[in-house]
Amino acid sequence: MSLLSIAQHGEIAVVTLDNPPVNAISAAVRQALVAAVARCDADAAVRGVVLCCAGRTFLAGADVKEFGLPPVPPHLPDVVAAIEGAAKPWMAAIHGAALGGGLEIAMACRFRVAAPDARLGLPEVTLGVMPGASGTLRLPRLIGVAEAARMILTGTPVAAPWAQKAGLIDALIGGDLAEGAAAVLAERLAAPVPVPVSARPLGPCATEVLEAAEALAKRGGKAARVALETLRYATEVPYEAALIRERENFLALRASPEAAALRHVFFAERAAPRPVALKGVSPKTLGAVGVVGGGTMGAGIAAACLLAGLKVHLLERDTASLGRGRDTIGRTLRSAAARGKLPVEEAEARLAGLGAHTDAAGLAACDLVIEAVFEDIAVKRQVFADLDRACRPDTVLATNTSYLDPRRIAQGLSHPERFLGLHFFSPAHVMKLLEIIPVPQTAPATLATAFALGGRLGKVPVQSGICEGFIGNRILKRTRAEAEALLRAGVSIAEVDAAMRGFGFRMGPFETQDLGGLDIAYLQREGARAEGLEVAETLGDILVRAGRKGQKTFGGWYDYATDSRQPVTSAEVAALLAPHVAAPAPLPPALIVARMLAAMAAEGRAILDEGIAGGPAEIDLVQIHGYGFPREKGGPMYHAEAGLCPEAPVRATAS
Ligand code: 3H9
Repeated sequence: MSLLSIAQHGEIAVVTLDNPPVNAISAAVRQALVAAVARCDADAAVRGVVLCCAGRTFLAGADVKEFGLPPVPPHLPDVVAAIEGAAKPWMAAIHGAALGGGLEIAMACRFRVAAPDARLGLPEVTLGVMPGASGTLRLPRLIGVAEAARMILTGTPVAAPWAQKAGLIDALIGGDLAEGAAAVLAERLAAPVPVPVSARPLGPCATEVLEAAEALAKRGGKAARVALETLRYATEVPYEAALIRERENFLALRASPEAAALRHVFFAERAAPRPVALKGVSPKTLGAVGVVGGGTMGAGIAAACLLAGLKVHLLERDTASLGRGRDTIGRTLRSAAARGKLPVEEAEARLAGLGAHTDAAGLAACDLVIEAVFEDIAVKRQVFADLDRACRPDTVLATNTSYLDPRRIAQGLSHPERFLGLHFFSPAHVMKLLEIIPVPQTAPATLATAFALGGRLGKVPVQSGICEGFIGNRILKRTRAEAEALLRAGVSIAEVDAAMRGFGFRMGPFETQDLGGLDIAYLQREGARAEGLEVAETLGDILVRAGRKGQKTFGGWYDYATDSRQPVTSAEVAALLAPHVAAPAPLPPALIVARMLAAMAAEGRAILDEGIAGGPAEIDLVQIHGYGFPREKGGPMYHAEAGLCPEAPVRATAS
C-alpha cells in the first residue's frame, strides 16, 4: 500500500495513511497530508474528509528519529494549519493511539471520533520536549486548562471513553471505523460546521488550577516546567502569539541534552525486548507460571505475574510459609486495586485462582517455573532436582539469583536447555528491570520465552552473560568501591550522597545502602572469604561488624531516629572510620559525580569487552531501570559516550 491513499465513500473522502510500524509523522507523511488537503479541496465531489490510519495505530506522533536532524518543511504546524484551514472539513478517526503530533493533527480536524479502546495523549515531556504543533493551545480549549495541564505535564494518555466525556472527541465508533466515521461525518455535515478549535475562547486560568499544575510540573523535568510556562502564556495572550512561543520553546527543548538522552532511552527500551539473535524464534506459550518461594522476592514475582493476568502456582516448604506468601501477594494485589490498577473484583478473582502447594508435583501444569528461594547453592539445587522430576520436560525453569553462578545451579538437570537465570529486582512487581541470564545449554526458545515473559510483565528485559553480579550488581560493586575511595580520600559521606542526588539520583549511594541493608553485601564478602578468596576489607564491613546494618538497626552510614528515615550524620561512624580516612578534603560536587560516573562507565566498558552485555544501551537500561540512574541523563554509557562525563580528577585516587 502507498503511504497515503484516498477512497471515496459517497461525498466523503477517506484518507488512509500507512507508515508502518506506528504511522509516525515523518517528512514524507507531512508532505502527503498537505497534498491530500489540496487534492480534497480541489475535488468538487468531496464534501468532507475522514483521516484514518492503517495498521496498529493512528498517528503515533512526530517521527522521533528526525528530532536529531535539521527540521524539513512542511513542518508539523504547517500540516495542522492546512488541515484546520481546509475548505472541506476533516474528521480524525482514531484507533490504537493518537499521540503527540498525532493528537495535534486530530485536534486540527473539525471532528474527532475514536474506537472505544483507543488512547489519546500528549506524551512529549517523556521525550524531553513539549507539544510543538499547537497542542498546548488546542487541548485546553477542548477540555479546560486543568485536565489539559494534567495530560501535558505528566504525558499520560487518556482512554477514549474519558476523552468523549471530557469533550476531546465527539463520538465513539464500534465496528468498521472508517465506514462508521464516514457515515457520522456525512450526517454532521447536514448542520453548520463547528468553528475551528483555535477560534474557541480560552480565558485566564484560576489560581487553584495553576497551583495544581505547578505541583505537577515540579515533579516532572525541565520539559514539564517549560510546558507549564507555555500553557500559562497561552491563557494570557492571543492565539497567534502563543503559537509562536510554543514553537520556540519546543525547538529549544528539542535541542537540549535531556531530550537527546531521553530519545536514546526511548529507542533502547524498544530494541531491548527483541534481540537480533532471537529473530524468528517463537517463545513457548505462557499459560501458568510457577513460583518457588513466597518470601519478599517470590511473592513480588508472583504478584507481578498475577497483575499481568497469568495463572500462578506458589510452592513453599510448609503451610505456614505458604500462608505468609499468600498474605504478602494478597496485600500487593489489593493495594494495586486500591490505586486503580485493576478492579477490586478482578484482584479478588485472581487471588482466588492462585494455586498454593507444598509439593513440587503441584507445579506439573506450569509452562514456566521461577525459583526464588534463599541464595544458597545447595538449597537451590535441591529445588531444581525436585522441579526436574515434577515438571514437564518442556517447562522452562528459571532461577532468580543475583550473585550465584546459574551454571552451577543447572548442574544435574536432565534438560538444561530449558534452564536460565531471571534476575528480578525488589519490589519485583514494581521494578522494571529483568536481567535474563542464559547458561551455555539454554535453547533459543527458552531464551525467547524469558523475553516474552518480560514483555508480558511490562519489564525492560536485558540479557546478561555470566559474571559475578551480572551487569547491574557488578557495576554497583564498582561504584560502591569508588564511593568508599572518595571517603578514604577525605570527602564526607554526606557530600558524596548530596552530589549524586544533585546529579539526579533519588538517593545517594550511602543512603541507598542504609535503606537496603549493609549486611547483604557484607555476608557475600564473608562467604567469599570463607571459601578462601581474597576479598579486601571495606569500610562497610567495619560498620556492619559494629552492628550498623542500615535503617533496620537505626544506624548504618548515618544515624536514624527510631521513628524517622531521615539520615543524620553520625559521630560513631566518624570515630569508626577515622583510622581509615584522610583529613577532611571536600571535593566540588561535579568532581564527585565525575569520579562516580567514570567508575560506572569503566566497569561498563569492561563488561562490554568481556561480552557480558550486548551493547552500551543495554547497560544504560540496567542502570536506569534497576539502579535509579536519572533517565534524562541517558545512562552511564551514553553519558560517557556523549562526552558529558569529564575525565575523573586525579587528586582523590582510589585506594
Ligand atoms: C511529538 O509528536 C512532538 C510534536 O508535539 C511536535 C512536533 C513539532 N517516531 O513502542 P513500540 C517505533 S513527539 C519514530 O514497540 P507498541 C519504535 O521505535 C512524539 N519511531 O510499539 C519501534 O521501532 P522498531 C510523541 C517510533 O505497539 C516501533 O515504532 N509520540 C515512534 O508497543 C514500535 O514501537 C510518542 O511519544 C515515533 N514517534 O506501541 C509516541 N513511536 O520496531 C511514542 C514508535 O524499529 N510511541 N516508534 O524497534 C509509543 O508510545 C508507542 O510506540 C505506541 C505503540 C503506543 C504508539
